[in-house]
Amino acid sequence: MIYFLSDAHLGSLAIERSWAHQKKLIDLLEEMSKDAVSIYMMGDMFDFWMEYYTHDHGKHQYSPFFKELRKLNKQGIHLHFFTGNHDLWTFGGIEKLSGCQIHYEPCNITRYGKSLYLSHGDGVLPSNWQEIYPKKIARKIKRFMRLREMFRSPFLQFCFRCLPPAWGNKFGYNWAKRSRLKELDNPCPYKGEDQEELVLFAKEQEQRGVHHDYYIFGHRHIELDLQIASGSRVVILGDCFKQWTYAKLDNKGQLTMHNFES
Ligand SMILES: [Mn+2]
Repeated sequence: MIYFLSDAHLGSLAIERSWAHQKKLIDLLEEMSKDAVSIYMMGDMFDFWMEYYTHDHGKHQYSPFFKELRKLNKQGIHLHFFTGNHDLWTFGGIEKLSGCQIHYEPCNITRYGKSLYLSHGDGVLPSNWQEIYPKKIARKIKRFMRLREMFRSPFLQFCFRCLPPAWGNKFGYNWAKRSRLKELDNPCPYKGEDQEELVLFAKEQEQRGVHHDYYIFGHRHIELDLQIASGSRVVILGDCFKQWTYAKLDNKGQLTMHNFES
């Protein structure tokens, strides 16, 4: 079995009972480990992750999570960690602490005869997005893309990594909390087949003749399993703090969505 999960947002100041949250995530990984060959964590596992040039005591809170990952790794389970838009600032630290293979970019894999396209989903857009969205939404997307570009600037990353971790974390966790609260206040439900960026992206790929059986994304915090015209399925994983949803690919190549209740 291959498992896919995303968006745990560990450490979020907007999630109450952070220990219980982390514990439940560990329970879920433990459950998966019973028959997992690989586990794909599809981004934003942390609400804010930054690796500074000096020691960051704030990371100790994640020791149980990393301990679990090392354990699974030792059992021979292949662990994959995609960076999201909240935890892209890893420069070898997560790999070292967990034994995960880190993916900074989307990737294609073939497993059990099926072709899969995997991406966290931030910044994934159809090429004609400027034409299809009304001005107001297009402006919002543009702002997000500019911010995304900034987050990826090596110079700005260097500057942030020089900060004392306590300062950087205070800023980072509060920034992330604001975006979580904004989402709670103003949730953005599934926009429909003709508006949802990730669905439009998949459709465009298929029209161009790039075929994948499954497109798997996180990021949106909605659960979606949609078959599009080409027969491909677009799967958005939900999250691991409220909905506790994940996907499972069995050895016949069948992909199913599940809900974890511990
Ligand atoms: Mn995200």
